[in-house]
Amino acid sequence: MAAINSVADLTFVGDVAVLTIGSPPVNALSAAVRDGLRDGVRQAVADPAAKAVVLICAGRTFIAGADIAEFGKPPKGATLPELQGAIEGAVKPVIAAIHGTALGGGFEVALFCHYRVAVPSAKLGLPEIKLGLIPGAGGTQRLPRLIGPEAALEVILSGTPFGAEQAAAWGVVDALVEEGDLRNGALAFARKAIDEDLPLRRVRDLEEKIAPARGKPEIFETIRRANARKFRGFEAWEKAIDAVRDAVEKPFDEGMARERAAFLALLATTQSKAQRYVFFAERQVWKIADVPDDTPTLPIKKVGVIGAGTMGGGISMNFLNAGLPVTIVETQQAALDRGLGVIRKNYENTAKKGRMTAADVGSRMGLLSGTLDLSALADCDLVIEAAFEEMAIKKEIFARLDAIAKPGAILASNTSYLDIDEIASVTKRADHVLGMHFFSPANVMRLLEVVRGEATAKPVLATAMQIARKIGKVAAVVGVCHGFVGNRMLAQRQREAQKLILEGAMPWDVDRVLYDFGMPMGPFAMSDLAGLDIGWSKENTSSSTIREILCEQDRRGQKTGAGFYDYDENRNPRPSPIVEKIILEFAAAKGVNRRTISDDEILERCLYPMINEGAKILEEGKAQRASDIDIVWINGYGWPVYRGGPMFYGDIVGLDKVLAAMRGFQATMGDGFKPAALLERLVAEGKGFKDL
Ligand code: T1G
Repeated sequence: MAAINSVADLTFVGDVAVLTIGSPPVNALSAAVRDGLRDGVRQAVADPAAKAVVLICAGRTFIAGADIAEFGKPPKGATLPELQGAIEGAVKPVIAAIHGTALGGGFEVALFCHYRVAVPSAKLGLPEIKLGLIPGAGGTQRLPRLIGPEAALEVILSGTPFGAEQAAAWGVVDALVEEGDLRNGALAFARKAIDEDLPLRRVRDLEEKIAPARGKPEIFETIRRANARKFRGFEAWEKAIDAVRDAVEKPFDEGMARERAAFLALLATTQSKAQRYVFFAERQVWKIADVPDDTPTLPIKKVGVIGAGTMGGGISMNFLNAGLPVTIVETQQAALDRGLGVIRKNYENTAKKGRMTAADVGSRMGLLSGTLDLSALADCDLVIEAAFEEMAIKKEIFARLDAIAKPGAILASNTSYLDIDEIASVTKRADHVLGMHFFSPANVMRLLEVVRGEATAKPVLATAMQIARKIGKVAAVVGVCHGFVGNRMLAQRQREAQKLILEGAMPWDVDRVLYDFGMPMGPFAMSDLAGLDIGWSKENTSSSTIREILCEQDRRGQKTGAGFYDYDENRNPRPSPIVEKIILEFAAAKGVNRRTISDDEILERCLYPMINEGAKILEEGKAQRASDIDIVWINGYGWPVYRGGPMFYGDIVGLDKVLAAMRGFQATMGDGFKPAALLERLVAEGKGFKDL
């Protein structure tokens, strides 16, 4: 065995050279790995003893892409064109042996090779779009040559890996080898290549899959139109379409050069920096400073859910989807029947869309039971309370639950705002109590705020994080405070949005600014969707807010065809002259001199107080990291991933600018805008949240 460098070694099996890459955790294409590949292949090709070269990786996966941590740093080590030259230009067959995930630059390196073999469990793909990039090492030029431009764009625009079976069907992989026996399978293929003198098949030379699309720009226009809505606000996707069109229309090397230029241009964008930041933030969020990864967790085999309403039903579906039996408790039979019925309907609708089979519906519903008897939860390992958002009700439930639940059972509340420590105080197991705050629809939204109480034991917290991962959520640990992280910051934005429509803007102005910023919808359209009458009652109404007046006039949102907007028969919103009149009269009655408010002011007044509140949350220790706050907003509130989250955005805008604006607002509109001490400190030190 010859060590090429710290991450690559070359061995010989007869006349086959085996170049093994070993760079944990995912053999990312770092400078050392690139050097190892280039020098290893060159050495093997130059060695007369070698008739073929097998490229294989140690550990759990083939190369999982470029080393994202190297982006933005001064380039060093072998370049991708050098690698391409060494491998594709080799005069002996180079065979990639793939297991785990061959992604991004890793898949592109495999496409430099003349042949590829894989175990059936392997996954291949080009996820660069998720990093605000396009493939930058020939993926947009070589993949279309193997599978055609449409299928290639499907892979590139989705960023979703495809399986080895599909790869074999597409001819991307030349042979599937036995699971768990990759090395021997690859050696056997190399043997075949030598004995049958297989040609050096360079993907760059393939034509038959791209020729039919030549001179048909409509193919790409159709794909552009079909994806425009999904990629609203993103920059990379159109460059991906352009690059694949180049693969069809331009000579290979010209296509490569244009791909590279587009890749480097995207690499420098704030969008890609934001999405790369989110990549690491989504991995950091699981780490809890004082709870080591090896903290013991509790077995969760049976789950109880209290409340069969919208949240209780959605929460239950997460566990049923993960194959865990769920018992739902309700107080009224009608409510229970309704709740169970909604869950079945949801599954049946999914089956109708072909996304699950009737058997799946049956097996999930088979895991679900309903009862009016709380004691049926006595043998549950985890109970999640999703009852009415009122402290007295929650405390009454937890006191009874504490008496019923078995020792060691975890009791969680899905409260969106309330004090977990106060809820825990009515039990004798405060160390087994925490918050698990799901977001509606709970079976769809990825975010879970795991609310750590003062007494919550570390194994209980670790168990909640583990179960969150099992049900496919992104979980962020947050501290006990009103509204935790997400809703606490949202309250700042909602407050300002309400004030802005009093002072001079209209609901549709505020919504347009936030929609153009990249939010899925603005606060007023969101309120109309949720219903303006949440927490409103006819008996107690007093025309004290615009929202109350709208409810009094039966404008309760989309469900009544009118709210802050008027809605047509297809529920499309239109600015409402009636609402405009209500707002103008209300402002006049309040003696407000309305003024013209710029889009910039709307944006700053909606976002900066959120960022400021995020700083307070950090200084109070209610979130571990600024990036956790960003993960909360991206996965729970639709903050555009290409803007990295409110805290990342604050750093991009410049905290000095945020602070100056907050001070300005404080001077004219009062202490509601008082800057957080942390914000002032970071600005004074010339730092950002990223430096924390
Ligand atoms: N670069 C650097 N670090 C990486 C990495 C990468 N590409 N992939 C993973 N890690 C780290 C990760 O931060 C974590 O670190 C650890 O590895 C385990 O990851 C030229 C430009 C491979 C499916 O986008 O999708 O190639 O937190 O927790 O759940 O065209 O990681 O332990 O310190 O995610 O088993 C394209 C990214 C790059 C794939 C494994 N490639 N990675 O998932 O483990 S752009 C990607 C993944 C590119 C070229 C372009 C997943 C995984 P830590 P993990 P996992």
